Order: sequence, then structure tokens, then C-alpha cells
Amino acid sequence: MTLRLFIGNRAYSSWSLRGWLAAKQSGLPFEEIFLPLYEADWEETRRRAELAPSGGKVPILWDGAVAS
Ligand SMILES: N[C@@H](CCC(=O)N[C@@H](CS)C(=O)NCC(=O)O)C(=O)O
Repeated sequence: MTLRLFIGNRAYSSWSLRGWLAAKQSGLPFEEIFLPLYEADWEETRRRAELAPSGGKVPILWDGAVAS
């Protein structure tokens, strides 16, 4: 099952950078899904089902059906 990491811009979001570093450090393959933060459609983006467990915040990592 592919790991999917939802993050914002690593240059501006230190939380995204931390999540990405941890994923990279793990050595496991993962899919990186970039979400532009605070764009005009951010309110819509943050309501995506994939962001529900984190309350509309990044980073969030999905391992199959499990989010962390
Ligand atoms: N405590 C959270 C912090 C995550 C966080 O605050 N992320 C920010 C970006 S750095 C975010 O998603 N902000 C979007 C928003 O609040 O609408 C964590 O552990 O991941």
C-alpha cells in the first residue's frame, strides 16, 4: 500500500518540511501530494476528506486507510 503525504510548500511551511523529512528519513517510498496553502481556494482545499483527520491542516500522512 502506498504512503501518501499531503504537504504544503516546504520552504514556507515548517510543519510540511518536518513531515517530508520524516518520510524521507524512513526510506519508504511515498507519494507526495502538494497543496498550495492559503491560495484563494484554500478554504475549499482544507475541507478535502484527506485533510479531515488533521482538522484541515498539513502535513498528514495516509498509510492505506490510516491517517497520522
Ligand atoms: N500541529 C500541527 C500543525 C500543522 C499546521 O499548523 N500546519 C499549517 C501549515 S504550517 C496548516 O496546515 N495551516 C492551514 C490552516 O490552518 O488553514 C501538526 O502537528 O502537524
